[in-house]
Amino acid sequence: MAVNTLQPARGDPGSWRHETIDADTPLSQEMLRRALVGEIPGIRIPGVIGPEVCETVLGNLLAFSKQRAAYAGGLNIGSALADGFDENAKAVKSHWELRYMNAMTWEEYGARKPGWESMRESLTKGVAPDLLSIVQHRLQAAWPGKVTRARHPVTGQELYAGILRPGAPKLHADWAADDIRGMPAVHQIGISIYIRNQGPGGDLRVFRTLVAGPGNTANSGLVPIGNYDLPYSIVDGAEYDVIPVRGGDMIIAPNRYLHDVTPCPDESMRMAFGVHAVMLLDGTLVLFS
Ligand SMILES: O=C(O)CCC(=O)C(=O)O
Ligand SMILES: [Fe+2]
Repeated sequence: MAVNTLQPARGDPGSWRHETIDADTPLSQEMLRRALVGEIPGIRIPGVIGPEVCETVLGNLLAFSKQRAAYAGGLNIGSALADGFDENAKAVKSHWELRYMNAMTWEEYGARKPGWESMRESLTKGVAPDLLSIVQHRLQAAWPGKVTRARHPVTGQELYAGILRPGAPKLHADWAADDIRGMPAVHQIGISIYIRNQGPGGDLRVFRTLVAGPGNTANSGLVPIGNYDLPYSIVDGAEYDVIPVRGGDMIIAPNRYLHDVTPCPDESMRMAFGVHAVMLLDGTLVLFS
């Protein structure tokens, strides 16, 4: 059975509603806590970056990613931030992709990471701070604990953070402990800064339903792969909320809850910068992708 068709939610929107704050209102610790634990489906902060910054990032991405067309097909989760100008280079991978697609070893990952970091930094050069530091500063202004970069729990190496993603993800849930062996995650949020969304649609929809277990690997031949492109029967009757997405906005959502993106006319006109943040037992927030 094909399960990759976007479908309307079949539950009722309930009282589980996102909060909106404007870009110059500081994020409060309490609101961030509520998103981390899933008491609210998200926090929307419109206009965290301006249209000129979005344009600059898009222009730089186009220049970096001559091979972007290659990311359009398949599971539609590929990353647009390519590893250099080399046509044969690989894109930055999320840990989800590493875990389920065995795309590269941790040794290869470590060798490539510095290049990815400088590429991410160069996307906003001259017009804005590094997109990752925008995320880190907003979180740190609200959070009493440390906000820092994640390290691999086994190898100890610092992990990359910040994926540029074209398209509209299908129904899935994110849980760091499934993607990175030994990751002592207590709570998790996804933080997205949207670079572009053509609209109408392309909004983030969060269901008040969790999914357990890491799913099947690509090699198993069983569907679904990971927790991605799941059948809509698992959110049947679930409460949900739709968080509007516009270019320049930041959304912070408890992304271990199932989520997808509402249908939009041209998925190639949608682009997000995404970071995961995991809360550890000592209250530290660690960032990775
Ligand atoms: O809006 C999107 O592109 C999806 C965001 C997402 O999947 C996440 O933050 O985990
Ligand atoms: Fe997600």
